[in-house]
Amino acid sequence: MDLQLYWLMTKDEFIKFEEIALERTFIAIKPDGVQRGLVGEIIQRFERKGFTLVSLKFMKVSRELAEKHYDVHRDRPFFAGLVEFITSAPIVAMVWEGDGVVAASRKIIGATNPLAAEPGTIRGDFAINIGRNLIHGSDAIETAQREIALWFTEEELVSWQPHLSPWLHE
Ligand code: D4T
Repeated sequence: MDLQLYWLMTKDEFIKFEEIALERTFIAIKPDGVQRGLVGEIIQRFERKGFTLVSLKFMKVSRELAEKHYDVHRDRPFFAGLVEFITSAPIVAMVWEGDGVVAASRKIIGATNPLAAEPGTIRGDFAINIGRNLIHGSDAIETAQREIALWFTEEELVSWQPHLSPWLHE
């Protein structure tokens, strides 16, 4: 979007532009990421890339929420262990925003199995086991929409214009 046009938009027009253009994803730092003191390191990777934080909360996950979140894996042999683990200790739930944020976050995170994850990715740099892979990121835009609605209320999602925008976008 043309920079001048961006600054000339009214608030209503900006909200409309935001609805059309801005992609969001759900990211969760799992209990192992919190326990290992990697919260700051992980958040920094999304900040430094240029994505915008839309919401963040530190919380214990209920069994009901965990089962809904991992519903697609309900019939997989690792489902019970997944639910057990994610409910075992606090996590950090977040929403990040920006062009292409869903796919880019998956790259920042790295492959599901940390031993196959490239160095430079979060899992590639800090993890060695699939059941302790530190972080979750939505795998598609539709999944992100479903997960954000599951984990956050509308009021918890903060729309704002970072002052850095003109230095991140043409
Ligand atoms: P998440 O959903 O946590 O971002 O991970 P991925 O998208 O990379 O991988 P996934 O949905 O296939 O798996 C969800 C979650 O289950 C754990 N898992 C997975 C496991 O413990 N054993 C397994 O064999 C698989 C495939 C790890 C991530």
